[in-house]
Amino acid sequence: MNSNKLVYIGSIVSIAIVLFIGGLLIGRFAIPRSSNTIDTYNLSIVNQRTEEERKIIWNNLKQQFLNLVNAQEIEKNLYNFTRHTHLAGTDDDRNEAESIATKWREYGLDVTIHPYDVLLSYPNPIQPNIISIRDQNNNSIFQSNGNELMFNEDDKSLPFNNIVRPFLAYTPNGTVQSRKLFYINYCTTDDFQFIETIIDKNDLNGSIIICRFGKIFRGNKIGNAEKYGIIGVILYSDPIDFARNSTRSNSTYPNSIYMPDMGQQRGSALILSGDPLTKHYPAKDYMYRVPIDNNPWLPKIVAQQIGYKEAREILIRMTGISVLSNWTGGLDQVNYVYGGLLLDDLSIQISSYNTLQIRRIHHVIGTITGHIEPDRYVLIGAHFDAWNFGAIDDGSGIAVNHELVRVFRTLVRSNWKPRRSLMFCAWTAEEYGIVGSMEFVEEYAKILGSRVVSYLNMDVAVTGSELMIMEMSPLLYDFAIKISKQVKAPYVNETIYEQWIRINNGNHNVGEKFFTMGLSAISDFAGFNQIVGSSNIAMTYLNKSDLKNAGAYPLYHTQYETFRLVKKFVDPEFQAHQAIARVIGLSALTLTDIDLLPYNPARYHQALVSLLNLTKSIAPKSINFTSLQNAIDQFKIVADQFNQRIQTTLDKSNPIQLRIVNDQLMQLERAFQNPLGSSIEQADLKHTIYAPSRTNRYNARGFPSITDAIEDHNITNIQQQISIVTYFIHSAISVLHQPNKIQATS
Ligand SMILES: [Ca+2]
Ligand SMILES: [Zn+2]
Repeated sequence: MNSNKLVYIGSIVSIAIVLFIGGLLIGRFAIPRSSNTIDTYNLSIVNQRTEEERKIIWNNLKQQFLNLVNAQEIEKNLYNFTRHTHLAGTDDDRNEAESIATKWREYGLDVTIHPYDVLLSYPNPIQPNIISIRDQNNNSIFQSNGNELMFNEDDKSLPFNNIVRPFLAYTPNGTVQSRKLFYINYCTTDDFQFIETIIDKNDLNGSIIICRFGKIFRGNKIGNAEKYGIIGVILYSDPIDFARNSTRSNSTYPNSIYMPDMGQQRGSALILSGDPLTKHYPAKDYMYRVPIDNNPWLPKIVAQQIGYKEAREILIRMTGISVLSNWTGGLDQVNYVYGGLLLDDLSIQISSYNTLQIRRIHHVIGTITGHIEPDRYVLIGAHFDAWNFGAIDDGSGIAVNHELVRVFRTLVRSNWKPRRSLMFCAWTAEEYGIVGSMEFVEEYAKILGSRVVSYLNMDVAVTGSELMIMEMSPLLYDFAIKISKQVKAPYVNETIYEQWIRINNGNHNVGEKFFTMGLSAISDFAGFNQIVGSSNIAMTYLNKSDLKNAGAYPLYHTQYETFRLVKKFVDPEFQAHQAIARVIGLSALTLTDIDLLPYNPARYHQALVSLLNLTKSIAPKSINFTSLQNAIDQFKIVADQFNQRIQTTLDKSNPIQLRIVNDQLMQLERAFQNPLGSSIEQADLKHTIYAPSRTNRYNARGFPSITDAIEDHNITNIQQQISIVTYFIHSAISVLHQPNKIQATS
C-alpha cells in the first residue's frame, strides 16, 4: 500500500467517525413515536449538538453494547440448543422454529414466520445404507456398520435415538456393485484429470470409486464422478486430514477434537442453492414444481460415506499402481493405489435406501424497526437446522444470534433507536444446500433487492479461538478492519486486529492474509450475494490448523458436535463466541445507525485489479483484456471522485442528500449483477465479479464467467465474457457518477 492511500483511508475513517456520531445522536435523542412513522423531528436536535458531544454519546453507546455481550448467556443458549436434534423438515425443526419465535417475541421483537414446502432427503430410519465387499459367490466378507459409534463420555441424557445416520442428502437409493474400484484422492477436477494420465479413462465406466472428504464441496466430487460413467461413490475422512496427530483413541474424540475411526461427516450433495423443484421461484403452494425424474440438479449416482476404519478394509483389498505422495492418506499399513479390479475376484457393493420428500420448513425473522429509514434493512442471520445436535454447525451462530437479540433489545429499552431496520434471521434447511434462505430470497427478491444494506452471516461461527477469518464484499474491507480494532480477542490481552498482526509476523497487511474477497455458496449469504445484490460479510473464529482443510474442523457434521465438545475443547469460557457476537453486533450497530454507509468503493478497484491479474495469468496469450483493463482504470478515477465529493460537498444534515449518496453506495454491488446469470446452466449466479466456482461451491471464483470460459478453452467465449464483465464494470461506474444527469461515454 502506498502512503497516499494511507492518508486517504485515514481521512475516510475520521469522516466516518463524525458521520457515525450524527447517526447515533439521531438514535439516542429521538422522542418516542409510533415505530412506523419516519422521524424527521430529531434531525434538528442532532444539529444542536457539538461534535464533541456526539463523540461522547457514540463512545458511551458502543461501550454499553460491548459490555452487555455476555459469554455466560451465550453458553446457556448453546446448552439449550444442543439438548435436541435439528434435522430440517422434522418435528424437531418445527419445535425449534416455534421456540425461537417465542423467545424473540418475549424479547420484544416484531416476529414473522415464513413457511416453504421444499424437497428434502432422508435416510431410511430402519435400514442403514451399507457398503459391503463380496466374494466370487456374492457372499459378504465385510460390511460397513451404517452408524457412528457412541462413547462412554457421551451425554446419555441426549436423544441419541433421534440422530440421523450418516448419508449424503439427495443421492438416489438403489444397489450398485462392481469388481472395479478406483481411489481418486479428493475427487477434484484436477484429480480426475490426473488419473486419466495413469489409467484408461474408459476403465472408470461402470466402476465404483472411493475418495476422501476435503478440499472441495462433496457434491462436486459426486458430480465429477457422474461425468465418467462411475456408478457409485464412497467417501471417507482420511486421518491425515481429520485425525492429524494419531488415530489412537487417546488422540481422537472423545479425548480430543479429532475424528474417531467410525466418525462420519454427513452432508448434502445438491449442486444448487435452493429447492431443486422450484429454481428461481419460491416454494409456495401456488408454484409449479418440475418433475423429480431427470431433475438436472439432483445427483444421479449412489453415494455413501463410511468411517476410516471401514475405508481401510476396502483400501487394503485394492490393486494397481501406488499413488504419488500427495495422494497418500494417513491410514496405517495401507498402500494407497489407484485401483482397478479388486483382489481375488472380489466385488464392492453400495446399498442406499434414501428417500426424497417434500416437507414444510419455517424461518423466523425478528425485526427492530428503524425510525428514520425503516425501509433500509440490516440483517443478521444464522441457521438453526443441523445434521444432529449441531453444537458448532450452527449452534455457535444460533447461540450468538439469541444473545444479540437480548443485547439489542436492552439498548432499545434504554431508549436507543436504530436509524435503519435491524432484522434477525433464523434460517432452516441450510444444511440441505441453502434450501431455506434461498426460498425466502426468491420470494422477496424485489423488496430485498431494493432495501437490504448488508447481510451479516454467522455459520460455524466458532471452531477454535486462535484466529478470526472473514469473507466479504470488498466494500466492507476497511469497515471490518475498523471494527476489529475495537474488539478484544479471546483468551489473550490484545484486540482482534493486534492478534492478526501478531500472527502475520508484524505485517499490517492483515486483510490480504485473513480476508477472502467475495463469498461462495457455502452458507445463507449465497442468495444475498447472487440474487439480492447486497454487500455482505461472514466470519469464523478458528484454530490455525483448521485453515489447511478448507475450513472444515475435524468433527464437522458428525454426531459428536455436542455441548461437551465445545465446552471441553473448543471454547471453554465462550470468549470466542463473545468476540464473534461483539464483531457482528458492533457491525450491525454501526450499519443500522451510521448516517453515511461505511462502504469504500476504492477497495473494489483494488479487488478488480487483483482479479484481472489473476485472470490474465491463466488466460491464453492471444486474449485481449484492453477493454476490461480500461474499465477498471476508469472505475478508480470515478471511485476517487465519488469519495472526494462525499468529503467536500455532502451536507450530512440534509436527509435527501444523504439518501442519494447512500443509494449510490447500495447500488454499487447491485450494478455488478447480471440478471441473466453467468450462463444458461448457471442463471442463478448473477454476480459477475464473484460467484461460487462450478468446480467447488466452497470457493468464490473471481470473474466466474471468464474463468469458466478459460477452463473450457473456448477463445470466442472468453472474449465475449470479457466484454460482458466490462459492461457491468461500466454499469458500476455509472452508479458512482453524479446522479443529476446521465454521463455519456465515448
Ligand atoms: Ca425455489
Ligand atoms: Zn452451517
